[in-house]
Amino acid sequence: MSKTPWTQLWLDYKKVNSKGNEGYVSNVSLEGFEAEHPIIKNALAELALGVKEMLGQEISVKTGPLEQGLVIKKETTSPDLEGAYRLAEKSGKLTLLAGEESGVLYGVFHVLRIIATEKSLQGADEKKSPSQPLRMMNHWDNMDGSIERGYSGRSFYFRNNEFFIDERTRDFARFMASIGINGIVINNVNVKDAATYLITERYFDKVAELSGLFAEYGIKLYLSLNFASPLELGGPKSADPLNEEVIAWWKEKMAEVFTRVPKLGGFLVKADSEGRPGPFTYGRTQADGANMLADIVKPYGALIIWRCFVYNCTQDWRDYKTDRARAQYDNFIQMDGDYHDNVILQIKNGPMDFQVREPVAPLLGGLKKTNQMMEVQIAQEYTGHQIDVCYLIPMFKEILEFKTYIRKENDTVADIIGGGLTEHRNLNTGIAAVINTGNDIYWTGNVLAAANLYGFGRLAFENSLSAKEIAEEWIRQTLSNEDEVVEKVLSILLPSREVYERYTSPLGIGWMVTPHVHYGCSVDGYEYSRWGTYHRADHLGIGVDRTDKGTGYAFQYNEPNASMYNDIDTCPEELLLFFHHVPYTRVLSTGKTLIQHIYDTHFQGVEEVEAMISCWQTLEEKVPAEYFANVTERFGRQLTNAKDWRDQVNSYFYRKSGIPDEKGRIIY
Ligand code: GCV
Repeated sequence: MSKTPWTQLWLDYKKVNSKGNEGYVSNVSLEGFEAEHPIIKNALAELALGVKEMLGQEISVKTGPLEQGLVIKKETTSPDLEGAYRLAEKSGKLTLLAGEESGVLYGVFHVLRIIATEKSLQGADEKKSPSQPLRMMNHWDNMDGSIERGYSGRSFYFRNNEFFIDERTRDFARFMASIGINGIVINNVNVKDAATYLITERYFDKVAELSGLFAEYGIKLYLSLNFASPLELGGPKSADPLNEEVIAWWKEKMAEVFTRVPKLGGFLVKADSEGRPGPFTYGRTQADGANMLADIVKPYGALIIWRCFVYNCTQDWRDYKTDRARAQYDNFIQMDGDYHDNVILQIKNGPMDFQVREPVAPLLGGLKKTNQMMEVQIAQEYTGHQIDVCYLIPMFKEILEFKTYIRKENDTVADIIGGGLTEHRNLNTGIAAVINTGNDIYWTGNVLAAANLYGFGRLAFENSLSAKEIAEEWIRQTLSNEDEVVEKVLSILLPSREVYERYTSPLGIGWMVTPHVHYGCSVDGYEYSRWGTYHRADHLGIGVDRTDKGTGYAFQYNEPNASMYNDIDTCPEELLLFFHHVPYTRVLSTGKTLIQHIYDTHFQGVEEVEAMISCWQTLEEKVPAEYFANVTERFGRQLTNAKDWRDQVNSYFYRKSGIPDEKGRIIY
């Protein structure tokens, strides 16, 4: 099926019904852009490839005016963000206007998307400007080829501590450009062993080669950085950010790095987290650490993206005062305004760790004077390992639309990370996803998991797209343009996050997963460990009291969110157990008791997986055979997983509470 030993994902360019589009893409003319510019060259090559494969037609590129066809024209007056473009059709002429080359590239991919999804270019009149200035992918790839939380094979960048750059890497860059990604961190935030040497002579040539390849697709390459590099690379015996010798060492190091890799975008840093060294080790603040590096890389136009995932990971379960959910806010709020302008704080979307349901991290909406990026995870660490289907875009939409009340209006998470908090739009803001790719032939393990890869980029570029529109685009480009396929796959993808939630952890409690692996159920797996991830279930009830009578976490939010979460009667039910310790007998809005809700949702979740499987089975002749087989195999494992969760959770809470299921179903 595939033209390469790996699939072409949504750039498969299947034959389509042309819908009269062929006339718009036979002649192409450039006005104000150089055909030889690497990005323009790639844009035209992509257009030629897509048009040939989908419409069976060659394109011819000319200079000078055109009566009919596609005019790609430089817009000189536009104050728009980098990457913005306009597409307008009039009397058979399609005009693509952009301020710079990346806008042309995105515009060309948009034209191809319109053709691939069998829409008409006639009457096109669209203006697109990226919602988030920085749209990044974070790989957690290790240089030995393994991937932390990777569920799709091994790294396609690294093998045995060496780089591997080939046609597959180029295809990956094409995929990322096609969805508007403009930054990629290639290595794991836990920087150890060989990865520490990425900023040394050992790897400069390869990092430069890869950053050059990415640049041809409008993408900047970033590296995760080991804060303890001075110690580990033969520098001073300290990494204290205020130590003169340490500062001098970094200055020299960065001068070398940017001379050898001038296109590098900057660094992502995980410091003082889960055993990684950082400024706290030396009694310094996070701002001391971030600013020291930022000042040094500033002359090179680079960024320091500083992760806020800093918490005490040695908690005792008897300690009811420490609350991991509080940590990001407590550790970062005091220094709001102290971070230099090329520092960006990268904040996980929730206060814990990428659970299927968490409230929005209150640091987003807390910080007023600091550049912020939000980090989400499309690698399905806690949402089914790309075995179980879990389309995450509806969740990301909810988060982006969350009103933080940081000010009267334009106060959503999307506003904050879109750079809207300052008088002039702040371009050092954005969104990053921990990516779900690897070297398997489908890129994402489960074919359906690529909807998250595609969807993240599309949503970051265009926040106003709905989760359904994005899924539909992906289905049409990847699986089929047949309406029946589109409808059925939508009916699988759109509710899949709620289905996963129903058969796993209820009402925002999260966790209850097999420790370390994070797939499969183990209700008490993390209950007595040091990670601060407790459900606090006893014979009377379950949930963590994060109200003013408990850990006080609810008051990290602005009003009226704080009071809403603090009061059990106004707390959104789907987050009830995140904020409150609740008796099993409490009656919920459905009229059911909490315990009955737990039983019912777990039975329902399994039934819904069975229904998804039946639905998928009807598509056997309608989607590519390899894709059908891949998803069918994954569904088999998902069903086993769902049943296991149902039985473990229901039996556990039946034994704890002693209250039987009122419907008398089997509980083991
Ligand atoms: C990269 C969680 C994951 C870790 C990950 C960490 C992080 O704890 O389980 O694998 O480490 O988050 O985001 O830094």
